Amino acid sequence: MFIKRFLLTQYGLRCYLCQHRSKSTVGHQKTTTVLGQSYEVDPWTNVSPAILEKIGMNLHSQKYHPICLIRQRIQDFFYKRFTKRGNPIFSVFDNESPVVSLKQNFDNLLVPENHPSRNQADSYYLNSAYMLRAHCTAHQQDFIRAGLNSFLIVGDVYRRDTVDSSHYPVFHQLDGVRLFDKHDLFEERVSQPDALQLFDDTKHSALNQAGHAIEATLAVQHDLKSTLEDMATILFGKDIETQWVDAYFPFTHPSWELEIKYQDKWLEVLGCGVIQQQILNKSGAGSKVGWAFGMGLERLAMKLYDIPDIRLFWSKDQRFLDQFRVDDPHSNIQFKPFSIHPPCDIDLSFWIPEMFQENDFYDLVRSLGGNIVEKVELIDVYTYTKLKRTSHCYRITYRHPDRVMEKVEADAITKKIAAEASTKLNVKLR
Ligand code: FA5
Ligand code: MG
Repeated sequence: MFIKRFLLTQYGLRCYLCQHRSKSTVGHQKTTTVLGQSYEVDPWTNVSPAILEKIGMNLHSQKYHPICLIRQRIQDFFYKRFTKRGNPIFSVFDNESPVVSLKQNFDNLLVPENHPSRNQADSYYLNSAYMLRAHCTAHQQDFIRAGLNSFLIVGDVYRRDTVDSSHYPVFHQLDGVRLFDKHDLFEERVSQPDALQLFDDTKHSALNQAGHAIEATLAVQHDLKSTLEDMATILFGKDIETQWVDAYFPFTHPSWELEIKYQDKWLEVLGCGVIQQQILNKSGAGSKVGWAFGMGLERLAMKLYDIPDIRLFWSKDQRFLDQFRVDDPHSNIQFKPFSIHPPCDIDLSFWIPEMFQENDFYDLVRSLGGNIVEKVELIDVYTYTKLKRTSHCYRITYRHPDRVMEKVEADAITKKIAAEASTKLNVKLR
């Protein structure tokens, strides 16, 4: 989300879900309560009840849950790799509230005012000051400011995104940060560390930030990439196929994404880079340089355990959960599918209004259909030039995890979706 959405059009402020049950009215003031804290509803509010229900579930801390198991494995890797005199040097934070200020999610990380990721169509806002974090990087500056050099942040993150087998509006990230002074960075790499510098007057280029000495950038980059490659090898074995792709994030430069082969396709699992020096300068760590990464735990767990669909992580079905009941998180587990029930596809076509965001529709489908919706795909766009009207046709794929999905049942949900789409999103059904 932080790199690819440059084509989104701006859209007006509005709140199409304001009237929902989870919002309460106190006097004249409408509020939303999250984890015991009330937030005033305003035109930026766009959290839906289906999303609010997920807050506090903390799959990353639920014993035996696959998200918790993989997080333990990754945590163990960092503890083992970075140990000084028998003590791990990485601290782990897994209990930060997912409600963050816009300052934490964006400003502290140098995300420009007009960056598309700030759009209401992409993130869940409680109001114009608070949101559900869209990435764990939202906490990075707070911990650096507190004086930490090496830490991991694990948590649930929330995004208005497409719905398919590898995208879900709530997922889990594990972020890592490591800062170095000159001694930390060069000591193990060269025989005369004192001859090298962290900073000099090198100009900005595709390969480094202005003011970072080339030897420092290269050493940070090497430490970062070798750490993440070794983690991939330890998780998946030495035959794992990986590739680095150049990327852009406002908070790192240079930046990369790591992709792994999954079901014969490249799957992006993490973003990373050299931390923008401006962030370290503002946080009292200006004499150091460092790296940061953020990875998607669901995608890594899908590869590790052979889980074919991201929705399964939310399953309460014992046939899913029991497969992960192991005391040793390093046990070898291959998920055995249990739902062989056929899907049921229903197409829905409508004329879209001038201000239409596909994510509003995906969100509405998710709110009304819940986990029974496997996929929503835009399968046809038709423009009637004479009347200057455009129509979208979406294919909604329903699949029940526990039983056959009857067509009448899918039709009934689609009817509700159609009705809400016409009243709340102003579409005209065809
Ligand atoms: C970020 O979120 C950056 N904060 C990562 C980062 C941290 C970069 C620190 C540099 C320094 P991105 O939007 O690409 O980047 O998401 C990171 C990972 O989250 C992805 O690689 C992917 O594994 C996972 N992810 C993203 N969207 C979804 C989704 N809808 N469902 C499941 N996983 C997702
Ligand atoms: Mg990405």
